[in-house]
Amino acid sequence: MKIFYTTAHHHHDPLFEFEGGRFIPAHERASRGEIIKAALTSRKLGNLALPRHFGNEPILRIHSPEYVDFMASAFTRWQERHGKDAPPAFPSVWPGRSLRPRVHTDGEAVLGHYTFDMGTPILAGTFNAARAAIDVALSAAHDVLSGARVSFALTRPPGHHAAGDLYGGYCFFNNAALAAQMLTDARRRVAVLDVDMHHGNGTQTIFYERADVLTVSLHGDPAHVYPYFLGNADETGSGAGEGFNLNLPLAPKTDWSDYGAALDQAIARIRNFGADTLVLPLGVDTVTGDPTGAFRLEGDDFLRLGEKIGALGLPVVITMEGGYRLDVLGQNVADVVDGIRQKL
Ligand code: OKP
Ligand code: ZN
Repeated sequence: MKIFYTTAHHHHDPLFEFEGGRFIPAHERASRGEIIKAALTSRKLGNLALPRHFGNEPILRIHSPEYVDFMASAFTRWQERHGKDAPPAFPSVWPGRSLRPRVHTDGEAVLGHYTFDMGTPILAGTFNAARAAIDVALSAAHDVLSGARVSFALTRPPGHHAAGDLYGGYCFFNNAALAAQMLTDARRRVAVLDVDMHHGNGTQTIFYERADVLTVSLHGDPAHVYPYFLGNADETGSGAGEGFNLNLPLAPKTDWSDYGAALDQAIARIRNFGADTLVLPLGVDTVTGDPTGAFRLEGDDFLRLGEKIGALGLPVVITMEGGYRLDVLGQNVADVVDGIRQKL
């Protein structure tokens, strides 16, 4: 298995995020990427490979040109307002319901236009890192198109909360959606199975009106957990996409017995859709004690999760999403990959 990885992810290494009325140490740090890389390579699950460079064309299949321009220039614009030594950029104002959501160029207002939370700082190097993560995801998709059974995209920053023109939840570009689109453009029938603890709101939104890509997500019930404003079971797709989004929200404290049953449902839907290729936005923040999570998976559960996915028998592109318990992050990711490879 190839593990697509680049040190460019270090350009995005935020110290703080805003939560509970104050700045707290950021959960989504560059150390995560190194921990995952070390675990996968030390267990000999694959070989590191550098991404190739894909141009902007595949990006514009998913993200709007205005949004890509915004991301490329956001920190510079922020510096124009707050000075050369400006701290990381956080929004402070949003176009709430009765306000007019017009596109702003102002360095402050533009942030509230393009993001939905205060957990996602933009730093001087954020665009470079996020842009490199796109190439990592596309390289893994290309690898599967070239015949690989499974390919690992060590994407940092993650992507599943990002929509076509919206960032948030530590995500800027939707790496999994970009991979899925590249596969679809090559005539694959793609299902996206999101096993991060948080609902993949960005991915859902991107494919919501489409029948050609099936999106399935297992996550904490948005009545109780982030991102709160999307991810309910009654969101089934719209227009041509009706019936092609499946949300399986699960209660806080869900453990393997209920999780495994929901995963079986997800897998049955993917089979019935007739997918020939799987994109797996992989988050291991489902583990007991994850600082952003609410579930109780542990130990061998991640191996079992991988085995169920591998047993689908489909080629898989794995993109890395969440997982913030650094003591078990590497092992849990490696267990999922190990389980997939054993059954595939
Ligand atoms: C990202 B991924 C606002 C942020 C609250 C956000 C969790 C994002 C998880 N203060 N926490 O799905 O792992
Ligand atoms: Zn998550």
